[in-house]
Formats: sequence, C-alpha cells, structure tokens
Amino acid sequence: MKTNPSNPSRREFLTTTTKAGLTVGLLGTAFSDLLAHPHQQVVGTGFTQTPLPYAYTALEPHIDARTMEIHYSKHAAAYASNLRDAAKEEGVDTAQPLEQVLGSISKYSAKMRNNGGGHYNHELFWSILGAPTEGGLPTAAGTPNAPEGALLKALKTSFGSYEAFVSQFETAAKTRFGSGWAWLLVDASGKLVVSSTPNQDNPLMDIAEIKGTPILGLDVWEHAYYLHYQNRRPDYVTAFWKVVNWKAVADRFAAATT
Ligand code: MN3
Repeated sequence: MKTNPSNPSRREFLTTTTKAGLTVGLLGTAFSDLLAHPHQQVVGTGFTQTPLPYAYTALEPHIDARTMEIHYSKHAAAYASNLRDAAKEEGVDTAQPLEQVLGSISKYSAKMRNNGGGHYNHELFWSILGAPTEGGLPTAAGTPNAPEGALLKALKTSFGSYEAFVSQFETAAKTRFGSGWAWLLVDASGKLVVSSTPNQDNPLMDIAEIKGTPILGLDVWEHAYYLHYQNRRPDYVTAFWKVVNWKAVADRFAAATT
C-alpha cells in the first residue's frame, strides 16, 4: 500500500495522464482500460473503514475483545462517519487518498483535522496489529515476528539498536499527556524517527511538529486500553510489542522508502 503523500498518488497520475491523453488525442488501449475503471485506482487510505483484518478476539489477552469491538465499531466508526460529513461540508473529493488531505490539513476545519486524523490513525493501527507472538519482545533478526531485513537495519542505523528504538517509542507513548499517539515514522531524509502527537494529529499533517510517513502507531487514548488496563498505560504499552505485525510494518517501510 502506498502511503507516502509526498509522491503523487497513482490516481492523481492517472487523472492527469488521462486528461493529457484526451487533450492530445492519444487514446490508446491502455487509456481506454483506465477510462472503463475510473474509480478503481485509489491508492492509499480511503474515507470509509476497511474490514478489521482479524477477529475482535485475535489480540487476546493483550488487547481484549470487548475493547477491540468498541474501539473499531464505535470509536473508529464515528471518526470515519464524521470525516465523510466534513468532506461533504467542505467539498473534499473522497476519491483521492486521505493522505493528500492530511498533508494540507491546516487549510481545513477542526472537524476535518480531528476526524481525518482519527480515521487515518485507526486504519493504520488495525493494519499493524496481529496475533500475539510468544516470547515477548523480539530482540534479534530471526526471532519470530521481529523486524528484520531493511527495516531492522534502518532501526539500528537510526536509533543505535532495536532496544534503543523500543525504549524511545515506549517513552513517547507513556509520556504523551492526555490523549494521543506514539509513532515510528520515516522522515524526508529517509531516516526513522520516533514522535508523539496529541489528540488525533499525525506526522502526515502539515501542522505536525515532526513530519514524515508513519509506519507504526500506538493509540494511547484511554478508550484503547481502559477496560483491561484501567490507569496502567505503561502495561498496555509494554504489551503492545506482543501484537505488532512486523511484516505489515516492513511493508509500510518499503512503501515509504521506494
Ligand atoms: Mn482510538
């Protein structure tokens, strides 16, 4: 999945080339194919919820089924619905990837910022979680479901070691005051960086303190953990590593760096 807003989306490219093709009368077979399927080319995050890629129970015992059900079907569903309302009110084309709107979010309303961010952040969050792996923190390449290959190399280059990255990320998640998110992102120079944002902001937004393409995110709003962990956010943050789907993170890393 392409999530880097700094690259023109495939849809944008197709729209542009299709118009150019029509203008100069170069409607070949390929263009005819494209015109026959004009709405199948959105690459990136859409404006509706994608189905959760696993059951509500899949992340037990680290993230409980009741929390997942309420989180996905109530909280995240509301962000998606409110985002579509905001898009309608502000005349935003929902065929474009949401990433493009987030990149210039300062031009839109608070409703768009809160719900566009809320929707994007949760779609990313569901995608980088997966069935628990035993053995706790993956600490080396070769450990089942640990970062490996180019991603592991980049983590070591950027943070010194995998453990140093984990420590920095946990600090960001534990010390975010109130509601927000912790992120691992790829910045403009291709370096991996840890950050945290308040509320539903994220690193794609032009108003973000540290900008880049997020490839891993942790929701530290109380609604994400309170039923199971109550006030013990640090325990939730530590347990998070057991349900990270590193393959999905690696895919996002590859998409953000190619
Ligand atoms: Mn949430």
